[in-house]
Amino acid sequence: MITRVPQRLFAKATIGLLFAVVLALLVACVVSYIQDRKLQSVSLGNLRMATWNLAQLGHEASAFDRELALELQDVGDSDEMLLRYDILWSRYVYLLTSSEAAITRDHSQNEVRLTELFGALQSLETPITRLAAGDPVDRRVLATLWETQKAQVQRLVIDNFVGDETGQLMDRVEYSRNRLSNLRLLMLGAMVLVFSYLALAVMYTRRQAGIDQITGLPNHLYLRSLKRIDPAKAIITCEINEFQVVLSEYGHDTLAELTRAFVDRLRVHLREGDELIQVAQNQFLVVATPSPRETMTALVERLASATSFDWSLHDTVLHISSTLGADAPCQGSCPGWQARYQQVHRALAQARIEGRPFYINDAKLRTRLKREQAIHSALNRFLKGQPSVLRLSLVYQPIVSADNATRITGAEVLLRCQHQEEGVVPPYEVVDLCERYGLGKKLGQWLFREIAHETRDLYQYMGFRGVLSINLNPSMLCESLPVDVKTLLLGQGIPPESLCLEITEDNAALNFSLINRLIRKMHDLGLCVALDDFGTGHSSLEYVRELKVDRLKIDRCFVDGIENDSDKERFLGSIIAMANQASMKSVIEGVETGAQWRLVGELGGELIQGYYAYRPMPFNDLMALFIDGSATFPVDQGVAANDK
Ligand code: G
Ligand code: MN
Repeated sequence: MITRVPQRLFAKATIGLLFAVVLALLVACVVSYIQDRKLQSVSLGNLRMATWNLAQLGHEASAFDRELALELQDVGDSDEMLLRYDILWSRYVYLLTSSEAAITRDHSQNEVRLTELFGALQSLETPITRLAAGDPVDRRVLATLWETQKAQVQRLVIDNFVGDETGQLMDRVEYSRNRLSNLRLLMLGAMVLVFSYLALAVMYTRRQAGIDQITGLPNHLYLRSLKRIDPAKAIITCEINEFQVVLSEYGHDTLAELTRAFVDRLRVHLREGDELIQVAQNQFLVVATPSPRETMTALVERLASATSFDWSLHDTVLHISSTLGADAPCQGSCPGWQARYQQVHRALAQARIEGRPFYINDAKLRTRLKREQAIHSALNRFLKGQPSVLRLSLVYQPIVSADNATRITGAEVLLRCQHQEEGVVPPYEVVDLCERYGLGKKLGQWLFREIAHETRDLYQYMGFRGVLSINLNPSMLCESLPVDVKTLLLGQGIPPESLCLEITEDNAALNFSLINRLIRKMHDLGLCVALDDFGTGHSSLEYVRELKVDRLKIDRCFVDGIENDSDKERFLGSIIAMANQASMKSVIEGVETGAQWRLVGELGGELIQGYYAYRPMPFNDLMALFIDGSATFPVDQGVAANDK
């Protein structure tokens, strides 16, 4: 009902009606304007002038009338009477001939009436002259004739003042004035109507913007407008797992149906005062007060099972499921709504990482989040070159020749991280954090700079030609990699043939064609490329063959325990043989014991990286090995066999 009213209010018909009202008023305004213009062309000044001349005529007729009356009673002054008669005469002449009186003549029937009256006055000339001279005259006839004339003059004056024409004109002016004031009132009303309608429309659209069009639920705009959420409420986020599948397989309309069905199932589980918000097309937020008889886990489980259902679709049945992240009501100090919202999503991410249907934010997750935030902000400061409680450094693990553990061919550069409060942070965590928070490229550039900074002198002045293997994190695998390599490594004096870039199988799988293009560019620059952690990724052998890498770094899981497992030994042997066949150099990782060393040598492994030979060490220790001669290194001038 509530939604239907605005629907009607903003229906096309209502808008049309409103438009028609405004249009009608506009038309009325135009008509009124045209009519008023006509009225304006009538000059009120002219009208006054016309009546003024006639008023004078009336005045002079009265003066003559007074003198004639005295004369008829024989008590008058005949000269005075004749004078008044002449004045009246000349007034007629003036009215009928002068140009100033043209206005008077033009007005209405005045000219005709004046001519007649003048004629009548002229016909009185003889009796009047006789009366003045004292000759006998029919005084009754004269008086009657004059009375008629006088009455007609009066009529003429009255007609001109308040007669038809002027009366109509006045009526028209009055009508126009009334119409204008009514129109003004109507316009005012229409304006109030239109503005109220606009205000309603704005309110309606703002409210509509905060509502999802498919489910009718408050949406992310509504969520953003929320200032706080009662700490006593649980916050649960819920995602449809099959969203993408349904969208890609069945299209938008079916997806809308699914979303509605999903929402209906969630709604059933809401109690009075609980809220359901649609955060994204496939994500919902439940803000609920858990019942005192139910644990948080029970509530989330209930929602999870409600949203796990078989959905009949055309002639098939699709199993729909959801993943939930939850934050229990706060006890004691509450971190604030925004922080809780973030925690809910952290919990959701954790559920996904662990492959569980839900995860409820707990102390473990909170600690992890706090630790991550601490490391992230310190990393950010460190990479910006600001003072930081975190320090990144490099260690080098020599890669040796399989036939001599002290014949060092190069080293893998490994990242180390030390945080003042959190202690040692493992490199995979640093890389993962940088990737998640968009610091991956910065980390890569720092890595290149630091490698060049530490090893430049060794290459430039000491003739060292060992190959440095550098791990690339996913963000570095982009079009700008060649530029970074050129400016930050080659440009600093590191020879290209002494550089090998390591890519993991999974990272390569992210964008196969891009990686292949990058490998080609690295080859053009003279660098070597290695496939790291070979055998642990998700890619097929066929796919590995397609990648034109120079080295295969065989993961240490293939070495672990080979001395006690002949199957494992044969398996490693075939991987090495495969690498040889494909003209790739194999680097066997994780060789920890003498027994493993011997076996790997027998299996035809060429290069070995493992604790048995050397552990990762700071650059100064590697330098010491080089200087004190306890190991051999490839050097310039062909002193030792070049690794490549
Ligand atoms: O995946 P990648 O090859 O980049 O990993 C090298 C990691 O393996 C380094 O962290 C290094 O410390 C570790 N490592 C190197 N040699 C050995 C070894 O012999 N045994 C074990 N357990 N780890 C090793
Ligand atoms: Mn590596």
